[in-house]
Amino acid sequence: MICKNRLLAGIVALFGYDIIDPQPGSSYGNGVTHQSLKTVTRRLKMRNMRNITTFVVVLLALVVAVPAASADIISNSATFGPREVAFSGLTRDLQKFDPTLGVLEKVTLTLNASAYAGTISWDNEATIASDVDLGIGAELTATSMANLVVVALPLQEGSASVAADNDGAADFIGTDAFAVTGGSGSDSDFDETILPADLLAFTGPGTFQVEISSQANTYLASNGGFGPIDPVPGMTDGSVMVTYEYSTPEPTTMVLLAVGGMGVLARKRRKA
Ligand SMILES: [Ca+2]
Ligand SMILES: [Ca+2]
Repeated sequence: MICKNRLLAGIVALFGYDIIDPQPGSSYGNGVTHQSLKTVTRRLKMRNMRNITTFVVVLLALVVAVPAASADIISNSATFGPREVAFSGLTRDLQKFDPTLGVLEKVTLTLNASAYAGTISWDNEATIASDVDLGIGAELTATSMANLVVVALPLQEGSASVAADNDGAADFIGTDAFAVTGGSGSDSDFDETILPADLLAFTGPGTFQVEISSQANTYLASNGGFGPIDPVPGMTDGSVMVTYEYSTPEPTTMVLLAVGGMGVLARKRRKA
């Protein structure tokens, strides 16, 4: 009997569960009466309620402490051109990140560029017919602080099958020649940084400078033919864009914060 009652008291102490009263008013031995066991049970239950409240508050605090996974994005861009290829020293100013929006996590610099109005000709000097792919355009480079460098290669492109050399001359005319004129091409490139020092440099009021340059770019591929090219670079235009990824407290986090706050208040009221 003593063993059984001790076991019951142990269960109450461990879990705070209500237990079936075997015999109201009877002694549980070891100084624990039916009445006192009920009191112990009630106290333990209250303590457990407090523990659960504390657990929930701590859990909510942990949830709130976890950085928000949201990655809001804001960007600023500037256009350039049309300009004749080649050029250098062209600059554009872009906005720095406004720190009142949140915490900056990543900076991305993007260059979009087009090329058009150029021509490129090729004349086959080989004794075999050949397919040829030709391109004319620009290699554009944009650089900013934090060593962000982007290179775009817009090309006007074309393909043709040409005859074997049939005139013994690199005159860029005839069935052994091909030229790309008209049309346009575009290309883009991006570079990014998450280094703390870089993020700091991009944060604040004002602007930062992007420097843009271009040089002529050509492309030639053939399957057996060979011969000279006659490239005439055309025009280029495009845009540079900076993108800021940043975090802000999410609405759900704000709700959890409020719920956590209510939990703390409720606990204080119970204590009072
Ligand atoms: Ca020829
Ligand atoms: Ca020719």
